[in-house]
Amino acid sequence: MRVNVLARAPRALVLACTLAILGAAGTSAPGVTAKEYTIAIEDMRFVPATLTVRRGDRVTWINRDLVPHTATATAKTFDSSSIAPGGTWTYVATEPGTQAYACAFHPTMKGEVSIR
Ligand SMILES: [Cu+2]
Repeated sequence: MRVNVLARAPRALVLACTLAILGAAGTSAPGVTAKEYTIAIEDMRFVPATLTVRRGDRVTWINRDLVPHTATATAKTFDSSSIAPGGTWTYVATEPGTQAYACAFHPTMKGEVSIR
């Protein structure tokens, strides 16, 4: 009985560690540490309007305006939905290519995230 418990515990631990490693590796290119990027939304603009990142990087939009905005990809690859004033939204870059996006509430607000 005691032997069974001891034999099973390490196996469960190894499985948990393996899953954690696989999960982490799946989000970024091998040997490359994921980076964090910030895009401010201020004065009805995305700043910077264009940004180049690598797969697995995290891009956070921060709404510094007094009205809600969204970051909605034209190809629907990502959509923040409404970001309240003072709020943030983070996207983990997964789809390679240039992703054009706009604010769903203010279509003249446009930006681009290029994912390599
Ligand atoms: Cu807007």
